[in-house]
Amino acid sequence: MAKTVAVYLDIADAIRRDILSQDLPVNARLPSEPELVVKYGAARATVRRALAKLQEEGLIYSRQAVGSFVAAPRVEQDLDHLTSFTEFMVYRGMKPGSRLIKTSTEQIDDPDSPILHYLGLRAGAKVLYIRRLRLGGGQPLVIANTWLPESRFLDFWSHDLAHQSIYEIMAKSGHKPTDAIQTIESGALEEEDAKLLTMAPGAPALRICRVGYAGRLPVEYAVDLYRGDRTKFRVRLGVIEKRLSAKIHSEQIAI
Ligand code: 16G
Repeated sequence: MAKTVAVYLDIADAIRRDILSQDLPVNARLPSEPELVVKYGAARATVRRALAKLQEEGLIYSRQAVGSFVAAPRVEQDLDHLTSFTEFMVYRGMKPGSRLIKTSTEQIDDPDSPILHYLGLRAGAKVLYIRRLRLGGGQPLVIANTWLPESRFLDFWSHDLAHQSIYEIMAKSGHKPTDAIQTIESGALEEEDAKLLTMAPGAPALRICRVGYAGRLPVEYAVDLYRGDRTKFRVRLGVIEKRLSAKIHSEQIAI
């Protein structure tokens, strides 16, 4: 029994090494199960167990009746710091990109609108809406929906949104977020979003809602959809940091 356990781990280790050294590049097809059986002189069940382990680790994915393939590495994002998508991509050594999908100025009259609530605005206020597909290294990673209070960013539309960072534009108006509260939840991609992210409808995604504050002022509400298969968040746990101003009312930050 102990021998079987070691054999499947050995096979997984060998394939993992090939993936990490990029002898097997992203999207490469792994040898078939019968080929692996011959290669490692192991039982088919043992080979399957090794493949299942690699799949669990997110290193490979399988296509029914076709085989197993090397998965693209997940993009790990540190949640300890407030960064823009652009800064985060540069930090990861990936080229950031944007495809502008929609922009509009909207007047919100519904007093119960969550956007008004999060941005601390009254009914009738105008907001700027920007919908972008964010790319990392040319690959679609995130659909970003952003709402900003128009009154704080009067010349916002004069900027080239396909090539500029929104946080940089906000900084020019003196209202770049310095703090943010965000929630993360899982979800399944609807057809339109799935198409943009080149995923199948219903594929997993991470939905992140963020309220960004410049000092005490709410200046950004964002709803981002991250590809579930490419994203990993890392959080450092420690003593609670009281970074948010105590003056931000708890109701405002309960997003
Ligand atoms: C990140 C933020 C988003 C912000 C964007 C600005 C998260 C979950 N979201 O995607 O709220 O609007 O960065 O990016 O981190 P940009 O400055 O590159 O346009």
